[in-house]
Amino acid sequence: MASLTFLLGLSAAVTLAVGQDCTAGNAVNYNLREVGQRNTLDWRMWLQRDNTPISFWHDVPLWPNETNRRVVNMVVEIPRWVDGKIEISRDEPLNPIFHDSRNDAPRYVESVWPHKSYPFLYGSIPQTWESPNFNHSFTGEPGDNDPVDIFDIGQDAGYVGQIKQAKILGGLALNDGGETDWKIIAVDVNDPLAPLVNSYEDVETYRPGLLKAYRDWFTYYKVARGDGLIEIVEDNYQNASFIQTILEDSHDTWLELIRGEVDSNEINYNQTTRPGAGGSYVNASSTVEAFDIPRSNTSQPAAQKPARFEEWYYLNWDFSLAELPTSNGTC
Ligand SMILES: *[C@@H]1O[C@H](CO)[C@@H](O)[C@H](O)[C@H]1NC(C)=O
Ligand SMILES: *[C@@H]1O[C@H](CO)[C@@H](O)[C@H](O)[C@H]1NC(C)=O
Ligand SMILES: *[C@@H]1O[C@H](CO)[C@@H](O)[C@H](O)[C@H]1NC(C)=O
Ligand SMILES: *[C@@H]1O[C@H](CO)[C@@H](O)[C@H](O)[C@H]1NC(C)=O
Ligand SMILES: *[C@@H]1O[C@H](CO)[C@@H](O)[C@H](O)[C@H]1NC(C)=O
Ligand SMILES: CC(=O)N[C@H]1CO[C@H](CO)[C@@H](O)[C@@H]1O
Repeated sequence: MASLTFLLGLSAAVTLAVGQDCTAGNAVNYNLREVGQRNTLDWRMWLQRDNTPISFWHDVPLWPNETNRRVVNMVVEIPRWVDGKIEISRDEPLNPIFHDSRNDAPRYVESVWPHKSYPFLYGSIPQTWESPNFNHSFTGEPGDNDPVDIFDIGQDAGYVGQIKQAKILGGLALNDGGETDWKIIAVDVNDPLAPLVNSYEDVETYRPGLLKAYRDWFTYYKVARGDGLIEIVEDNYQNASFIQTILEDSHDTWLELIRGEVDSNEINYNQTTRPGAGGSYVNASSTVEAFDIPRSNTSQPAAQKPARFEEWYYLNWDFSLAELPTSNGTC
């Protein structure tokens, strides 16, 4: 897909029309720089502000408008119905988006019936950090060393590298193999559902069954590759006001990271927006030279996805992987 230029200010007009102050009002000129072939490990995508590479993680504000903390910026890593595990790179300068690997090959999620691929837009919340340096008070487990994850339940299919504004409705606290990994449920502020819902409980009225279907998806999405179920702490969604405090705490933790005050766990925290934050600041006008970023877009057609990721995988009632018995019968 070609890179896109878009204005955050566009959504301001729409949301103000329904009586909400969801945006900062200032138009930000974001676009993308993409090199290589999608579905390969060499492919990279950088976010640009005014045509200059910046960091998806450290340079996009967490809140479009700090006075309304129910609306956050979301970086779309995996658009709806995409199955490549595409995410922000932790350890590369300016944290470009890349295709994560498993056994030295591009990683995909298996489609578990009745879902196809990722059944929502999936991404992360900039300027947050699930630090592995301490046990999270809600889960008792250390963080997974990534920004906080978020999924948008709206109609927009999205695209990789999109920056959108989403209203937070709640969240699931996953304990994934001993790591805290919050999944925040949200809806794009421009979706027709957004003005109708203020917390996850409201979703049940307009989208019956959605909450359970998505909670189950996070519980079993790694089963088809041979892993166990993922525990959801307290087994249900947490409310939007609690999630707001979780995000505020994770933002404070992130501030300690970019100020160089704590063990960074190999995260590259070079950023272009806060000159006061210790050694992590880089003047945006010098990022291409400083980090030897490719000078132009050179994207190529996507590589073929392995055939087994075109198949359905089925689960038993207990969420174990269903296998057909061998049969001598005839058709
Ligand atoms: C931010 O939100 C507040 C409260 O909703 C509103 O009064 C203010 O105008 C907004 N700021 C901008 C820049 O849109
Ligand atoms: C986290 O909790 C475990 C026990 O569950 C404990 O062994 C470990 O020391 C704690 N880590 C920190 C950094 O407090
Ligand atoms: C929201 O969740 C927190 C944490 O579980 C809880 O303490 C609080 O009472 C809840 N608030 C509402 C309004 O339900
Ligand atoms: C960044 O570099 C440009 C070009 O050298 C310079 O004009 C600008 O003042 C610098 N910005 C800061 C904040 O230092
Ligand atoms: C990449 O392409 C997008 C639009 O397709 C454009 O806005 C951007 O400036 C290009 N970047 C470079 C470095 O050429
Ligand atoms: C804090 C941080 O991530 N610093 C990095 C900024 O970029 C330079 C140049 O690539 C690295 O050497 C630093 O480690």
